Amino acid sequence: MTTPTRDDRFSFGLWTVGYDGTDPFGGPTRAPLDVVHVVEKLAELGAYGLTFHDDDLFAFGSSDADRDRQIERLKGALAETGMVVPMVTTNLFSAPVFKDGGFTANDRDVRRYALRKVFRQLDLGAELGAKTFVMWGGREGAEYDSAKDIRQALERYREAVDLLGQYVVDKGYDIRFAIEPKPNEPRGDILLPTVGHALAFISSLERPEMVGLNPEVGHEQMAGLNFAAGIAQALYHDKLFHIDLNGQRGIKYDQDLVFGHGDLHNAFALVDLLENGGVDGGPTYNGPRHFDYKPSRTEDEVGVWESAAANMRTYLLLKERAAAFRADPEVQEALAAAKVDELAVPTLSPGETYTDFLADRSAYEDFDADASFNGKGGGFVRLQQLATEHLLGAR
Ligand SMILES: [Mn+2]
Repeated sequence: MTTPTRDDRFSFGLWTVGYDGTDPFGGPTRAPLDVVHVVEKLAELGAYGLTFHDDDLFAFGSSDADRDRQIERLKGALAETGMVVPMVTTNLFSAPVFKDGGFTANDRDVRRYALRKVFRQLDLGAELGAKTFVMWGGREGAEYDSAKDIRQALERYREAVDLLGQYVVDKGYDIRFAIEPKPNEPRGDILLPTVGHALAFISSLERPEMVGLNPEVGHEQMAGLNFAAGIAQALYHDKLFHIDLNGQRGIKYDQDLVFGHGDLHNAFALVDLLENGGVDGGPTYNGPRHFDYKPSRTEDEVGVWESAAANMRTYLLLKERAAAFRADPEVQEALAAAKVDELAVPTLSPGETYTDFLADRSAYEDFDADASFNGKGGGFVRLQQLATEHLLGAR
């Protein structure tokens, strides 16, 4: 089925469909969208969730009365449509005060202010039932090596995340944190630039179990990395807490295209992984399928909703194609011929010690590396072609 339902757990950031077309070279091309309208439209299209930064819902610097009014309007729309808020996040990048970052600004007063802003959004997230708190540190970085002591910046990042974790534990909130890596933009270089950097950072925290990842397709691809492979490693470490789906065409500025409108092969591999797990059947991902994209500034409001629907439809089409790929007997045979399953077999036998292993002549002395491998192919290209044909609907 390629018609989205609540069970598909598709969610959208308020800032995604709400993007007004502003880019570094030009102003808005669309009128702002009201949050109530956004919730109604997304519900109508089959999404189940809305996510937001504090400043998406109430402008930076709003009075308490204006803030409360917007929160009440959102709650009304959620109650009316049955939509939920699975994730919230804090904007520590738009306001001028955050020009050198929030958690890692050189200026200590800015760091203290940023933390208070996050505490406030954590309280609101808990109130709305959000289970994930995303941290994208877009301004946590630098342009100039001498202007930022990276080791001290990481210390301050750690201090912030540890403090927030303590707060969530003390408050009894059912919330986990998800760090969203990005290599650059808006800063010249951003801290925790890739999935791998963030995984290493998480292991340095006081409560590593509370902190995972929110990897974004385009962010990893901006660094030239294989997104599906990064997600597989995040799953391997049990750190895929949330995911941002979109499209990106190679190493360039952050395009935030519709999911699948970039590297379609990798999107196919990603959906196959998320839906079908690895060769041993798991682990896979049960959280929201969250779209963090931007409707291109060439489009009008009709195009905004068409692109929102396109994200979900493309995901479901890929899910359908991935299921057909897995069910195809020729694919099963090609997987076996390529020994894909054999990688799940441990290299040593159960109970085998290195002494036993060193005594096994078949492993080395009698192993004929030439006879076994010269002129014998892996069959990997055949597999990729089978995947391509399923992707194209040719099988
Ligand atoms: Mn994102």
